[in-house]
Order: sequence, then C-alpha cells, then structure tokens
Amino acid sequence: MTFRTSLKTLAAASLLLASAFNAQPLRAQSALLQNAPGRRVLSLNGRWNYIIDPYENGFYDYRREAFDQSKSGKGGYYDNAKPSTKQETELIEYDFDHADALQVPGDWNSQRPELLYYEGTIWYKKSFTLKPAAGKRYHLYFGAINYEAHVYLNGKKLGMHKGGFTPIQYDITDRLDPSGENFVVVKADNTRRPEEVPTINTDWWNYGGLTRDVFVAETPQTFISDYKVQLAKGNMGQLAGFVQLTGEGRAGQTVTLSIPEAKITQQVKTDGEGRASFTVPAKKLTLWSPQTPKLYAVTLSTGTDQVQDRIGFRTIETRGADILLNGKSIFMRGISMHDENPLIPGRARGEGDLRMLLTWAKELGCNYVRLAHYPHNETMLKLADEMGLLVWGEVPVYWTIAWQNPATYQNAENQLTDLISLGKNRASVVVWSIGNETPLSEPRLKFMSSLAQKARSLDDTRLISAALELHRTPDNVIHVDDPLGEFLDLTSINEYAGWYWGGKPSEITKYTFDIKYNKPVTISEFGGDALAGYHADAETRWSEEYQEALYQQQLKMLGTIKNLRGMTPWILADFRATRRQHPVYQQGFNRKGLISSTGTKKKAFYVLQEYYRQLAKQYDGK
Ligand code: GCB
Repeated sequence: MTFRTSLKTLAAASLLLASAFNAQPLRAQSALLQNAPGRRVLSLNGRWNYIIDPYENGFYDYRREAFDQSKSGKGGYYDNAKPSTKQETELIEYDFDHADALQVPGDWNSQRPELLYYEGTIWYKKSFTLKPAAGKRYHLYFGAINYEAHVYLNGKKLGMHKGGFTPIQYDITDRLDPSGENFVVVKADNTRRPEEVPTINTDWWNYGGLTRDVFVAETPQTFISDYKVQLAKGNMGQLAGFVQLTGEGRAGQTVTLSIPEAKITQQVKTDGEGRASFTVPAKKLTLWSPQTPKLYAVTLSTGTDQVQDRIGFRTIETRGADILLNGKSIFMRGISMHDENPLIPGRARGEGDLRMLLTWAKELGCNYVRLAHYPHNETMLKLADEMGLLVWGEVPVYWTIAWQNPATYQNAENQLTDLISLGKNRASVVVWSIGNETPLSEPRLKFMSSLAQKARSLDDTRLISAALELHRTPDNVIHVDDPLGEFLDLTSINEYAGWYWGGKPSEITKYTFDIKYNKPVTISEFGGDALAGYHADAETRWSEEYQEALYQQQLKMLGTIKNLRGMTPWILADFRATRRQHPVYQQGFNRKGLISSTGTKKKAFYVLQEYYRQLAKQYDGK
C-alpha cells in the first residue's frame, strides 16, 4: 500500500467515524508541501503554554474513554475551556493561559529540571491571529514533534501523527476562525513503545516536544505542492523531474521551470492529476561537488503560484568498488553526528547550532556527514548544500524493531517517504540509509529489503544503504555477509574493534576482512569513549590517549580493505545518552565524540584530521 492510498483509507475511515459521531472529519496529513519554509509563513515559534499530563487527564475521561472520540468531541484540554461566568463556578481543572510556557522550537527535557527524564504527555497551546484572505490556502506545519502528536485547531481535531523527526502538516484553510483569532493545541507524547519506530531501546536521549519550527504557510488555492529538479540518473547533461499541483484547476496548467543562470526555461503542461514530468537538456552546468558547491536559483511558476529554490546538480553512482561523483571516483571523508549541539542543552534548535556542527566537520577535513539515526532538520540539508558536504540521511529503524508487525513497517515506510520528500532536491544528499545495526532474521530481511525497494522506487538518483553488523571467527577474520547487502549500493558496516571487542587498540591490526560484496565499502561507525582532559597511557580506557591510539590503529586496520571508499567514525561530538551511566567518565554522555561536551577537541580529532588531509591530497589533489 502506498503512503498516499493509506492516507486516503485513513481519511475515508475518519469520515465514517465522523458521521457516526456527527463531528468534523479528521484531517489526513496532506502530502508534505515541498519547500514549505520557502513560502510566505506566519511563524508560531516562541512561547507555548504547557501542561504536564502523565495520566493523560486531558485526553481520557475517568473511564479512560478518549474525549475526542465521544459524541460531542469535547472535554479534552484541547477545548482550551474557560468558565462561562466571572464567578468561576464551573469546574475546569486546567488553564493554559495561566500555565508556564516552554520555548518552541525546543525539547522539553532541557528546559525544566523536572522534565529531564520525563516520558509521557505534555500539552502545548498557542494563540495566533490570522485573518484568512480570499483565494489563499493555509497549511499548519510542524518541523517535528516527538513522538506521537494529536493536533487540534480551535478545539477541533486535525489529526494524529507518529514519528519524531519528520514534518506534520494540515491544510487548515476552512478551520480558521473568521474573526482571525485562533488557537492550536498539541498533545505531544514521547512514551517509548516496542512496536514504534524507533523502538524502546536507543542510544540517544528521548527528547520530547515540539523540537523544530512551527508555522503556517500560505499558498494560493491551486498551488505547487511538490517538485523535483535534479539531474537524470547518471546523466550529467540532462535535468529530469516533475512538478505537482494541488487544488481545483490543477489539470492542464502551464508550469514554467526557469534557471536563468543556466539559460534554461522550459514549459510543461500538467495532466489530469495536476502532475507534469520533464526532461531538459542541460549541457553547461557547473556541477555541484564538495569543492564547488554551486547552487542555481530555480523558479517554478504557474499562472497563480511561484516557488523558488536554490538547487545543485550532480550525479552519484557506484561502479564496482568505486563511488562516482559526477563520474569521478571519490573517497567519502565523513563523520557521524546527532541532531544535537553539545554547547546548547537538548536538541539543536536553530540554524546557528547546525552551522556550528557542519563547520566542525569541515575543520576536520570532511566532505561528508552521516546524519544519524533519524531525519535531521531540513535546514541542515540546505546548509550541507551550501557548505559542500555530502550527506547520508537515515530513518530510525534502529536495533530491534517489531519486524513482523505490519503497522510498524508502514510507519517506517512513512518516515522514509517523508525523509526522501524533504531531501530530494538537495544535491548534498547522496545516500538514503534504511536503518542501523538490525539483527539478522528472515522477518527482518523481508522488512528491510522492502524498505530498500521503497527507497529506490521513490528516488533512483541516490545510493541506498544501511549500517550493517559483522561477525568474527576465531581466526581473527571479520566477516561481512549480511544478506541485506544484496539490496544495497554500499556495504556499510559498524565496527567497534578496540572498544567493544578485540582487546586493546594495539591488538586490532591482527584482524582481516572478508567482505562478500564487490561494492564500495564505507565504515559507518567505529570509535571509543574518551573524557576530554583525562590523560593517561594508550591502554587506559576513557583517556584521550586511548581514543587517539584507537583511531590510529583503526585507520591502519581499515587500510587493508581494498574496496574502502569512505567512513563516518562515531562521532563528531559527545552527546547525551541515558544508557551512559558511568559517574566519572560519562555522566549521561556518550563520550565517543572527537569534540567534547564543552567544545574541546580531543587528541583523536587531530589523528582523523591528518588522515583526511592525506586523502584529500590523493583524491582531490590538494
Ligand atoms: C552503535 C550505534 C550508535 C551508538 C554507538 C555506541 O553501534 O549505532 O547509535 O551510539 O554504537 O556508542 O555504542
């Protein structure tokens, strides 16, 4: 079942439900508006009043029936009720307007000490003024809400969304109050559950809340809802893509694609569904690469709508052991990172936090970043385009997922679909990763290979991969033969010799690799913890010297892999992880960062930097 049809089914079911209860239908989340932040927007960032609700009193009555499923649909906190008389004789046991406020975007954990470990429901409310103009459509857009979100506008439910790292969007045009005064209420719930994506067990902090920008985007009635403008698969002289219009009158419209700097103007007509595909010769483009991150101003316009973007053009392919960027063999000098800047508490919030992470990566000598383990902010992809960094994007199919649950699969596929939708116009994005360290089994192979096929069907212009595991035999051979590898373009492995196994760093060069696939190998992880400022000898765990030796020996050992074409060691910076309990060395941080939680570069940073310097000389000639 595709994402679109599943939404249709959902919408039909909610219509039925609505007519049974005489309430308004639930909004199916609309297909994501391409480049939503590039529209005219009303920002809803800032202070949102909140109520901590571990018992979900604002959602269920005392018999545990959901208020929003009742006949009246009323009774929940989303009513934002006020006593109807001044005497306050009416019993209302909450009041958003006198409640404390949290900053949005921002996780709740880092904003209040009592919320540091909180997992459960928090209600958010914000009022805003928006007088709908005739002929316009309004789309309420949340960059991300972790994890399950129920969204209400002016007391009516818009819908429910699962997945903590992808956008949530509803067309609210006919739900806005004609007076212009509106309020939006969100129930955000970050409870971990075994059948969700991710599941209950991860190695990152379970930050809850409205972690990314919130805004209302305005479009005309008939608007450009989606587009892709990229080079055709493996063809450096031809653009290929599509544009999709939504709204009445979307059929038979003329759409103009224009890239003035490349002297490209092309007109296409939309079909009955409002879609138009195009291919355009483009012989004289300056191709995008990390050394030349050239972006072109691209405009798509119809009679009534216009969108602008800055897009780079490049091809990415593999041939045997090689990764070819614009036809030329490259080495992907990468580093892994979370959506977290250690210098600010909690999730990275704004462009500055993100730019700092990518600037560190550049300083390390990278041309590549792995944005682990879930979709990162759309802004991050745009910055990578601008700064010249290749990107690996990933969905949180991490460790032990409920492989046999069809709803879990659908959820993973939805998150993958949204990730690809967000990144498909970004030249920087070259790899879609469908998961990380998933343990071998038949159901898992079925699940993961279906995801790989899905990714390919959505985007055949990028490489598909996943961070795989390995196994060892007593003869010190590291075997890479995960059957999922057949379905992937890169053989990417996480490998923790010298930390989780294999003895001391000085001992790991005894290992050799036996890799089943003749494809490019990228090491998606290796590393070890070091507490910045703790100095000892190279055999003392947690010291900077141990981590330094580990990097030196790893690079030696990995150098024996004939097909090695890239790596993203774990990880750029220390990050908060609830699993990491050592009171002296970890203090709630995973300390595998090359940069500490206070921004200090550890010794291993310079080992990798030097290695990348040599590789850059070899591959880029500088
Ligand atoms: C891994 C995981 C990553 C962890 C890392 C570690 O293999 O993919 O999420 O944080 O190891 O530090 O153990």
